Amino acid sequence: MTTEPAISGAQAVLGNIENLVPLTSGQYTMGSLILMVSYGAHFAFILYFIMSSFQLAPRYRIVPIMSAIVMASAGLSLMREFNLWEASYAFTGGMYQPMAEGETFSNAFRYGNWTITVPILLTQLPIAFALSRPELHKRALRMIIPGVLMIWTGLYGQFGETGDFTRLNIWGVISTVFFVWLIIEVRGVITSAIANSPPQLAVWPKNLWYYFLATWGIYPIAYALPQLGFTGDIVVVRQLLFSIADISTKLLYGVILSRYVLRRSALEGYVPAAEALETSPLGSKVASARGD
Ligand code: RET
Repeated sequence: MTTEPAISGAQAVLGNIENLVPLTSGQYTMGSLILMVSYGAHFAFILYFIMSSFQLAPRYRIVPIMSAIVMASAGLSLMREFNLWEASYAFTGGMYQPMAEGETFSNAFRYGNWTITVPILLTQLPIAFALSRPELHKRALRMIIPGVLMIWTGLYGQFGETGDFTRLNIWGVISTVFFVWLIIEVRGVITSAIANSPPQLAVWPKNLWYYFLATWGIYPIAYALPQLGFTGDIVVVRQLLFSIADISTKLLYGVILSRYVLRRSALEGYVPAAEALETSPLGSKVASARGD
């Protein structure tokens, strides 16, 4: 007796569930909108990060510059996802049908992009928290290695989301092992950062730790989501989760680090930073310390 496989071989080669599910016009438009807002936000913030670097003490200027690079790189990748989304569906029979003209949608480009952005995001941490140079190099490398292995194993696994989920789950677990290793390394950096921080600012690395866990933790949820069903809602919710994660881990994270290094620049006596903060209690404290 043979049992019918739940998923056909043809389906399994399609990579991502986007290629299997017809969308209502509402779902299709939401998907377009989510991707468009994401790339638009990333591109717009290039300017914010470049301009904010001018207010910082020289040693910290690289922090928002790195965010600007991440914005450009992620913006291009998300624009590619948006264009692919638009090309992959055709409106026929009252629904948006996938694989229009043989074009398939893929989330794999995201993982390629993370290979660039994740090492930059991780390296920003020890620079912003002013770890000593040899420690910075050592710590950055120790975060980048599990970070990249996490992404590449996840990239391989995500092609299994249209199959029977064996590949998705096995490589998802392997990737999670690297994620746990990465989390341990990040905790090490945060601990040094707390020890190394001016007392007024020690709460920043403490809070950033929880922010890191909450926002990076969204990606594995998005990865696992197709297991809840091949439906239009799942397709849209997954793009939404990716988008929330992208804006939080790159854009808002960059804003937080830029504000932290602005305060730190002011406390270290850099006048333009103190002036930029003049209206806040910290700014006036620095100003009065200077005798203004
Ligand atoms: C994967 C595969 C499933 C298991 C885990 C994953 C974690 C991914 C993460 C990605 C972070 C990406 C960022 C990108 C910024 O540009 C690969 C989805 C744990 C944490 C921060």
